[in-house]
Amino acid sequence: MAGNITFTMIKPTAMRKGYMADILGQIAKGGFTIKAMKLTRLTKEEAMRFYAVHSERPFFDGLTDFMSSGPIIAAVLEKENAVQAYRDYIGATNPSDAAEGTIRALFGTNIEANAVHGSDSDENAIIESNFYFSSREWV
Ligand code: FUP
Repeated sequence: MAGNITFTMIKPTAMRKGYMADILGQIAKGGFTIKAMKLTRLTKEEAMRFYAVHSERPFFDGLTDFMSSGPIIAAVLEKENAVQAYRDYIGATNPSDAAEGTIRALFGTNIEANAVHGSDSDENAIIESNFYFSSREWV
């Protein structure tokens, strides 16, 4: 059975461009409830730990430099079938391929600075939520 929790981040470029409130509004409009949220910043080491599954990929160094380059929003979201619902709602990884009206199409800059992260499985949604929050804050 699909879970009802997913995890998102608003990435540094979207924060620098002043899209934080618009993206949070779009998340609410999509019927996602914010269970926990913080404005924070990753060190390079933390970004490397968060994206460890991509450590062999050619974009890993650039991605982790980027994700540690400025403030981000981290949030736990709740909705029925949250992981798939949110991936559909944010659109394809590359904003230029993302369907019209999706968060990445509206607010993304390029494949790296694609506005938001969304978990890819129920298991990772829990791992990623625990990376930022104590279970008291979102369970
Ligand atoms: P997604 O699940 O849509 O976030 O996409 P992936 O898991 O494939 O990629 C994780 C992150 O790596 C993306 F958010 C952006 C970054 N990335 C790049 O910077 N370059 C690439 O070619 C592919 C992904």
